Amino acid sequence: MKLYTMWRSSAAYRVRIALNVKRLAYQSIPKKFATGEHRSPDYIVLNPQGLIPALEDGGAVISQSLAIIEYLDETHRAPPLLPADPLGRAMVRSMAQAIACDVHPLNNLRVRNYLKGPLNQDERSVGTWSRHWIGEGFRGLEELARRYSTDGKHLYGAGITLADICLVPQVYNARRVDCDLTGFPTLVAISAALEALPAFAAARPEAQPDAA
Ligand SMILES: N[C@@H](CCC(=O)N[C@@H](CS)C(=O)NCC(=O)O)C(=O)O
Repeated sequence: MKLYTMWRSSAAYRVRIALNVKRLAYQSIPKKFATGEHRSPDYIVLNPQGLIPALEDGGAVISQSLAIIEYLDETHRAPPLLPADPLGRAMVRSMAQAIACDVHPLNNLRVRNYLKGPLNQDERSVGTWSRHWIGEGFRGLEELARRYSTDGKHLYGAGITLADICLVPQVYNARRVDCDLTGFPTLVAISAALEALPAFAAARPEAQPDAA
């Protein structure tokens, strides 16, 4: 398998964690955002959205981190990243999507660049924007974590799920933009426990070969 990645991409960070949790070997193909490699014609052929990550497996290219992770989960069952029961799966997907659909898209590079460029916002305002939307998303997630974590080390139950795989990169992003996390002690504790696991540690941005 080949993973088109970028060390600081939190969507790619999610996929790297999933690959590591499943103990799957893969070839890392980094794309530099600074030089627009993710918008180059050869990459657009692979992923017409021009976004990172994409996973190539057996000649097929899959984009969208959640779709990639569910594909990996269905093709390599152990350990499962979703609970066995429908309600559990719905709850985990709900938490994962609270991050991946409601928080992350508002804060990624092209949105920030649009705020800075066409909308003429300065760095300070863009930082305020990012912290605002992360805080909004984390407020609801903190409450869900209190309700559904049974060990204080995972968002749902007591095992690694898709939701945990989304949480750690989002906490990394939050720290990058100096988001105040004191109001989210459950999320911070869960993220710390997960970050210490080898599969998560090996996926962290600074451990990637293309880390600047
Ligand atoms: N929903 C997509 C998001 C993909 C995405 O936005 N990736 C970012 C990096 S985290 C990207 O490629 N940004 C490049 C840009 O904004 O130009 C997923 O989960 O894969």
